[in-house]
Amino acid sequence: MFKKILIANRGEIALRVIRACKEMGIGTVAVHSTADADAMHVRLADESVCLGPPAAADSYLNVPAILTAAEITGAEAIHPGYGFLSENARFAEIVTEHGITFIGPTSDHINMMGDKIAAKQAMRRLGVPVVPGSEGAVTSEGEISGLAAEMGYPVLIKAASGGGGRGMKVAETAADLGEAISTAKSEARAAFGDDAVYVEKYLGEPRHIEIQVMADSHGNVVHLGERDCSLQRRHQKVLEEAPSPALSADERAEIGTRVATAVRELGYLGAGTIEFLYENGEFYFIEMNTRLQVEHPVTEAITGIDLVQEQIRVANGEKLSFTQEDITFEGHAIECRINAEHPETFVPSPGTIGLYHTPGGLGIRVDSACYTGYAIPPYYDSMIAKLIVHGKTREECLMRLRRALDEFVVDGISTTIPLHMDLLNQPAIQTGDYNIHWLERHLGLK
Ligand code: MV4
Repeated sequence: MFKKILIANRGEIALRVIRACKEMGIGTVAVHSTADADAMHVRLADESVCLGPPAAADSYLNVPAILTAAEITGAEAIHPGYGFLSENARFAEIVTEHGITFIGPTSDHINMMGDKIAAKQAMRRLGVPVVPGSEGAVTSEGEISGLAAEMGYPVLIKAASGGGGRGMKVAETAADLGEAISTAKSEARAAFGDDAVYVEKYLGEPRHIEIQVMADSHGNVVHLGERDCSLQRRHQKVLEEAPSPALSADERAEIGTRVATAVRELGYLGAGTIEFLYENGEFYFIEMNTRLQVEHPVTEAITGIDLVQEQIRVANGEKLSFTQEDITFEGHAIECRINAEHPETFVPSPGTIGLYHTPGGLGIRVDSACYTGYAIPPYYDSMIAKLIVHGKTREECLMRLRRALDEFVVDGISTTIPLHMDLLNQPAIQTGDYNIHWLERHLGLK
């Protein structure tokens, strides 16, 4: 096993990885910007290295500085967490070229899934259901008007280099097609330096359901069920749950098996998430994420599996510590993302936390790097804590979540805790009858 791992991240996810390492007897190296000198991940790691000034480009995205930190501390592996360099294929490649293990898939797999057209083609070839649409990139209106007429309007133009909701344009009718393509192309060129676009049937009222997979280098691939991530605002997830209120055990097993088989065919390594839109009982692949995700704890809660420890084991060439048959889904879990933002306007609210007190008791997990007196720097994203609640049933989970939110104290700044309290009072949340549009409609955004 590795003796020392460098964590190329900050905040709660850096703590999450440090905790996994400690439980495995692995030494830890934190890296940080000057703004994070007092951060919890720096305190909890065995060693720390300052990378540079606050701006992410100079610190958490500073590849030469991170490699230097790994070299001077003798770290044998780098865990990228999520965000920052976690889906940067070139970073994974450079790390590997330096004889350091990148805890994640190969740069080729990161590259493939970063190209949304290539990802969709691969999944379709491997028997995963995809959204109806063009086979590959489209360039002209003429090329796709026939296709669009066949599948019916509205259609969606998506950027090949997009993802996460960036670079999409809806064409409601044939008359909108030309403009949707040219706008999507110029936006994609400006945002990604790549104007390749493809077209899909626009699904009107889907849920966003994603399947967690884990793969080792011995050909073993398992699925760990789904997470329902439909509750989002401007492509930022707000609350995630597992299992999805919309799926039956048979549907779960069916899509899970299909996905695990495809991922095995790909020769993929490590943790991955296959994102689907789900509408009228059908799954439609949209994207694959090649990183550990923010919402991984809801899967951990219902399976009892430590996904980060498993990532480290398979990166070290070991076999997965469990088989598909070993995995059972127990109860229900919900994660609330707590952001340092005004709960109604969502304006960021960095500043110094007064009293910080987290809920506890059976079925409660708080992943956070905050503490009383912590000054939240304004340079990074606003998520300051994840509250993950587990219960025997969804009803118990919801009652426990209300109790936990009530106990949570974050003085001195605005947080989205009141938003989560409000959501718990909504009939659609209580019944699970929501889709990707519900939250923005509830907030009056559309
Ligand atoms: C779609 C769609 C409807 N039809 N594709 C947005 C993020 C990106 N990952 C894919 N997205 C969508 N793709 C088709 N063919 C609707 C969305 C979408 C969405 C998806 C998941 C979660 C939230 C969303 C919010 C708006 C739009």
